[in-house]
Amino acid sequence: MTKLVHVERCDGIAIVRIQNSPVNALSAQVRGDLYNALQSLSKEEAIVGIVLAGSGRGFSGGADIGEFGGPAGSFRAGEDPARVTALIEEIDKPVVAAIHGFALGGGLELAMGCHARVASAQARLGLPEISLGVIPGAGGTQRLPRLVGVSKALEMMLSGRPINGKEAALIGLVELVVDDDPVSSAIRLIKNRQAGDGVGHATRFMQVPGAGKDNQAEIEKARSRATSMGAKSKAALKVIECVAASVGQSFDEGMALEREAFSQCLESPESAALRHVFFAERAAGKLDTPGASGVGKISTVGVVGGGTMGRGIAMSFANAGIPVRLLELTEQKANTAVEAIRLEYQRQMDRGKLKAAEAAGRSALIQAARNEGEIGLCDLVVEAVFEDMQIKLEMAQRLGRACRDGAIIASNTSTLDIDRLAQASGRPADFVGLHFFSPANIMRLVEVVRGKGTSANTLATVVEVVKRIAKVPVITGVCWGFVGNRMLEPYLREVESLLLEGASPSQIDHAIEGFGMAMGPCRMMDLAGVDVVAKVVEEQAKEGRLPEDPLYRIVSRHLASVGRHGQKTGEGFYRYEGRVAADDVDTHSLVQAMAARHDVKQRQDISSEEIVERCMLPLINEGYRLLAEGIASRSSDIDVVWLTGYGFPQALGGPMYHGERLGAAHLLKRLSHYGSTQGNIWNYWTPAAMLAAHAGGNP
Ligand code: T1G
Repeated sequence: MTKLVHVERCDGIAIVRIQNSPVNALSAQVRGDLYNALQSLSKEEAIVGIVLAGSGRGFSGGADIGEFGGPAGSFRAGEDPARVTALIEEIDKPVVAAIHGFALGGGLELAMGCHARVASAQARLGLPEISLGVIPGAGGTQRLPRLVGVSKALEMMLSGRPINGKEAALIGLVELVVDDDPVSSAIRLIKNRQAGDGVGHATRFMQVPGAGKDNQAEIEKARSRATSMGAKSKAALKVIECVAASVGQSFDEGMALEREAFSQCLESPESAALRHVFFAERAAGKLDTPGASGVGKISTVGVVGGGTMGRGIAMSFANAGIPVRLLELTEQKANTAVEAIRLEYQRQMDRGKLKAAEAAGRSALIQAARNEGEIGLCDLVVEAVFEDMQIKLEMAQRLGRACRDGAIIASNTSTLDIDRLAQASGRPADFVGLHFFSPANIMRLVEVVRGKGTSANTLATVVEVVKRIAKVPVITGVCWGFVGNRMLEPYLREVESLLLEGASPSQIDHAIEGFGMAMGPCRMMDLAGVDVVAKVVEEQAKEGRLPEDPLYRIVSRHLASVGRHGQKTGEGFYRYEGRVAADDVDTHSLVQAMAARHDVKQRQDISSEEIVERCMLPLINEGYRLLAEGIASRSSDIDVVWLTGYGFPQALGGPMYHGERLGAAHLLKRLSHYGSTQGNIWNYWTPAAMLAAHAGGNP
């Protein structure tokens, strides 16, 4: 078997490099090869010091997350991660970690087990285990406090956020920060040691800075924060317990506690869900497209439309350093939009989210376009004009003529037919959907809608640039609503049926937020605008796509028709004092009157469980239909859409992952229950064929 650790010797110093592409994950084999290499070098007389380094992009991205899946023991099947650092501590020669790129999780723990650390200024050092629902399991909870103190250690492990080499040197996590190659600096450090300069010593023997002082307040504050961390709460509380032990107990006792806590977290359903999310997000942007002969370069972007979405989209590209030209109906309107963006950057600066130079730099990247000609020179043009098919068809036509050869034209439509727009542009190979989610400069999800004619290169190029602007691309096929909004429809249909049957907006939202959704559906519709939500339904009606169901979404359509447009008008499903929503007796009366008009029997016994089931089952069922139709190519893609675009709880891994955990037989049973009690209008409750097949049942 190829060794995943390479040793070279130079002037009595051994350089031990991890070679496990792509991120030098510390798999069981890497740990074994490391252990053997270090053990043998410790016995080589001629070797006076050892430098530990990574090959390729970084030092190490940590333990191999792919190994976590089996029973907890399997992760430790190979060389126990803590044994490698324990061996380093016993070696009586200096072992210095040379960190470039990144040292994360077990990678940083390995470096902390060395006698000293040298890091590149821009290297990222962190313990992100909490984002996987686990805790550092190779001594991190005991060594980090000893190096940087309780407060900084808690902040790093509970946030999971990495710091750079410069910051690491400031807090004592690394001994030396360099701008050149950390390996040569590490060699010099060892040679200096020979000349009498100490290199440092095993962390285990260090005292936690300030251990004597009362860390209790710090720990209690962290504990109260940990309880509201959702899927990460369990792991957060375990981190705090272990850090408390680093101050109050011996290193070995702390290590024993960490080991037990790590195994408990590893076996938790939350961790399994979070690991699913980790890999799902990375799979989502993968192209299964043969023939993409490379990726085009997007150096300038044109945005057409200076409304909320257009501004957010423009900011998304500027935030990644890509110049933007913004076109509106008139140059004056374009300047107004650009000024609004500048003010938004100013606000972010005032709130301390941006430095002045960053705010100015980003604003400077966004210019008003004087005419279509300027837009036509851009490499990618995104239209974000009013969500109306006729308006978008005309815009597609104009851009098809105005854009230079080879430029990509994208529509930000949230539901409309990309193939029709592509056809209207006259250049379907260059045409694609880029469905950003509002607020576009904040939300990470972009649905990349591949038209029938979209070329492989166009697809590869937009997926690359979506990743470059730090968003998550999910490739979908063309259907009404793509993946997210197609599944949102049955979800909202059930919400409005429940309202007619007597559930209040707050009862529904409370149940759905108790399930874990970031925001209840009624609150979400009020925020998005009930008129906007109703317009989507009216657009469907225009295209003859509404079910023959007289009750279909009548609540939002009626509220919109009487001007109750939600938060922006002070009343919608709720009444608003500013942003504070309160149940509104007028809504209740309006809905009651609708129910009476349509002979809908109202009930007072609607439970939270029923609300959650009736909203989630149709959503999962529609996901199975999307898979069967090939609109989504992976069930994990559907999870990513709902996790990053609609606030689905990470602890449940996404709607399809959650459905898998409930089990296909259970889903079938509950769908048929509601089919019999609710009436199966328009096959709302008919199980998707793929789901039925999963359960071995008949559709
Ligand atoms: N294990 C397995 N595979 C990993 C991995 C890991 N730790 N990190 C990345 N990959 C894969 C990833 O799935 C993708 O695969 C490819 O590498 C490139 O990743 C004992 C228990 C290192 C900053 O949480 O943050 O240590 O899709 O697209 O943008 O206490 O990867 O190509 O097939 O993200 O350049 C803790 C997770 C583990 C770090 C590089 N470590 N990784 O970013 O590439 S738990 C982490 C990252 C642990 C110890 C505990 C990033 C990166 P594919 P990528 P990137």
